[in-house]
Amino acid sequence: MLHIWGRISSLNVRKVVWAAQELGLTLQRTDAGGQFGMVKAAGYLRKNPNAQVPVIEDGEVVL
Ligand SMILES: N[C@@H](CCC(=O)N[C@@H](CS)C(=O)NCC(=O)O)C(=O)O
Repeated sequence: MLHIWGRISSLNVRKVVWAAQELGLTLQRTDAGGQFGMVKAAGYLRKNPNAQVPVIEDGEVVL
């Protein structure tokens, strides 16, 4: 299952969610960025050192 990190108010997050839904993929999304913060936390920076959303996790693969 894909895990998408990012607030749905972000157009870049919406593009990823939209594409995943069109492909019929099961996904879980966690709000991050903007008012939700989290992007500067050490755990998030390990996923994306640019401190931006979205991040897509698919098992061991982090994009
Ligand atoms: N080129 C990047 C751009 C990502 C980007 O600009 N994300 C913005 C939101 S659309 C962001 O993370 N802003 C900081 C925040 O939301 O906290 C990508 O497509 O992933």
